Amino acid sequence: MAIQQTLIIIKPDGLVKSLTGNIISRLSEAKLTIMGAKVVRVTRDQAARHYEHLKDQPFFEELIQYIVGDVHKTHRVLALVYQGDEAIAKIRDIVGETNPEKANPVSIRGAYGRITTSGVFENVVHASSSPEDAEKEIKLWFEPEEIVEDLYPVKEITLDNIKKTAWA
Ligand code: DAT
Ligand code: MG
Repeated sequence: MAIQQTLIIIKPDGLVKSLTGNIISRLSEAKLTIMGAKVVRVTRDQAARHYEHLKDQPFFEELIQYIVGDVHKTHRVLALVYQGDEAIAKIRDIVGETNPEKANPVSIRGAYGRITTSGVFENVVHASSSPEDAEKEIKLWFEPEEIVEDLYPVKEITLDNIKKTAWA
């Protein structure tokens, strides 16, 4: 048994195409536990940090415009944290390959993704690809108090005289 966490993001195309319920139903086939969920207005800074590993790619700028919602004119995504045995591989299997044209047609990306004429993969969802990435991504997208359990070590901080919890 390897209990893992994974970050899922339903990207702006998933929201404008009204696929949210459908995607969550598909993800529930993995029989994992939802630990956190929220709608996020993604900033450029957060998008750039999320896709830092791709900053030298020619498609980076278009990828950022896509995830912040400029392309689909809806400035929101749905971010979810799932936990369970082998969560990362189970979710990646349901999500499908990065390139929606190559993804298994019954996967989420295979069924609903597309490649734009300028070559951007509009692949509907993000899913973490390793435990290290999952930890980094969950800490980037969620505050400790937005998740029902402390998945990683936390510390108490005081901000404007208010005590709160932050990732250690
Ligand atoms: P994944 O999202 O499957 O983990 P990744 O981390 O390599 O894939 O890339 C992040 C996103 O960047 C991916 O969902 C879509 C986009 N992308 C990756 N490779 C691409 C390519 N060759 N052409 C266009 N977009 C690409
Ligand atoms: Mg990735």
